[in-house]
Amino acid sequence: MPVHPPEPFRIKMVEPIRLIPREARETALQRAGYNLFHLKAEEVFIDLLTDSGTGAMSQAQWAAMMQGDESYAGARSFYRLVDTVQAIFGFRYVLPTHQGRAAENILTAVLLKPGQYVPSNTHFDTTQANIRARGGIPVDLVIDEAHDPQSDHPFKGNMDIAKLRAFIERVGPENIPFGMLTITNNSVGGQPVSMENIRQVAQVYRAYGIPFFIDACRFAENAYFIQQREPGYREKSLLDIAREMFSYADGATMSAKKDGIVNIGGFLAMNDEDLYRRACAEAVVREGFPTYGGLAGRDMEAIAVGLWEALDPDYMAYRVGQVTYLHARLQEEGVPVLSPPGGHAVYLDAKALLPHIPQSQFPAQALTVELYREGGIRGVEIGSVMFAHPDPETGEMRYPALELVRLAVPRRTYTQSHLDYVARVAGQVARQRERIRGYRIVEAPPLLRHFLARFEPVERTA
Ligand code: P61
Repeated sequence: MPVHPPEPFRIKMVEPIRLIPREARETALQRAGYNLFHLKAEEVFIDLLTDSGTGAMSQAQWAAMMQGDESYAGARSFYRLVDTVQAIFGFRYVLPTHQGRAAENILTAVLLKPGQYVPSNTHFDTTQANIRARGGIPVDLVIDEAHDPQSDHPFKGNMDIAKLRAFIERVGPENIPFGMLTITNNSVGGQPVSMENIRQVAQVYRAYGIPFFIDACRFAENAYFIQQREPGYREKSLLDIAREMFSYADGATMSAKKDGIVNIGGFLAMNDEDLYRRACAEAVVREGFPTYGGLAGRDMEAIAVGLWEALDPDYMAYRVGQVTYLHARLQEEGVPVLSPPGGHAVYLDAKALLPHIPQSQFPAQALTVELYREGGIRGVEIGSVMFAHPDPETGEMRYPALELVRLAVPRRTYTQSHLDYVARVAGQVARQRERIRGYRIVEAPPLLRHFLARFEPVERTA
């Protein structure tokens, strides 16, 4: 059993949280249509909905915010951010954006034409949506091991190089304006990508003249997995590993709400001057002047400090150690989980836990509801509510291979006793599994229905 690493910080500001009574949770669930996105945050005790923008900033970040230069053009805070991004990522040009998807929007606006393809290991849903919004086609080419919940491949987030090559040959490089790689690979469980894989992906893209952009949200966690698991990197610093990862790419999109450890912010970085000019023109229309993008000066200051803090070896050993600890405690409680754990979250295997609930009755949704009902914990469904869709030809429902509940761990926010509590509650839910019923959708919009859908429990499962 891995031990929980001692937090490499002490706490000097606290935010009260409260477990509201069981009857109040029941009322809240009914009001929310059994969709935890509709809860008030104050009705939640331990909120593991996302690790995006939910972390705690350090005293150094708060201090830096006081020095924000709010000049409309040429702010000192912008140059501080640029210096940091150049030092860590090595890219020449940096365009601040209000968050990750805004960087994706600018990139697709300047590079993508309708009908073109953008390959990646696995695109995150906002990247997919931005590509589709420009008439493009996102293509996922992750290795097969990623879809096996028990495969212990050390770099389950890797791109399948043979599939990538075959894909480019099939559609032609002229139909691929840029290629991507998501590190870590969030959609398959926060799984890392190896340095060797990054290098090979870069070689393939370069051989075909395709610009290579990394989705860098969790780059520091990815660097840590390379340090721990890839031969030859044990003695290298996270900074050196990060620099090497990005040295193979032409640019990056970044949501600083993850490994920037801030509550809002992001950027688009690149080496190509002409591309930067076009990106600036796009940013002026949609985000803001290129030296602030979508951010205040103080936000850029906080990111500039947070990016360095994410590369601190003590912080990162604690961060990934905490996720590993939660994973092990859940297993100890008899809760089936996706293995190995990724860098930012633990994924519960709802299909294995609730085999009596068919996918048409949303077992992962039922599990999110039960975690809240039992202990005020909020996770997020990543299963049939999110991904099931009718076959365009036959109209028959197509269900995803996995029914997961993601418990994302916000950075520097919860302590060991919070995680022990989460594991105990999940264990309690697992022991009462036969009592848990499925759900049916009462109303839902056609797109991204998981955010807005309303449910009701089914009386008896099939
Ligand atoms: C998350 F359910 N992630 O994991 P933005 N790339 C990657 C991400 O993980 C990511 C973005 C780009 C979120 C927040 C989230 O439907 C959802 O700063 C690998 O959020 O624009 C975000 O970065 C986008 C969760 C976003 C969702 C959209 O929880």
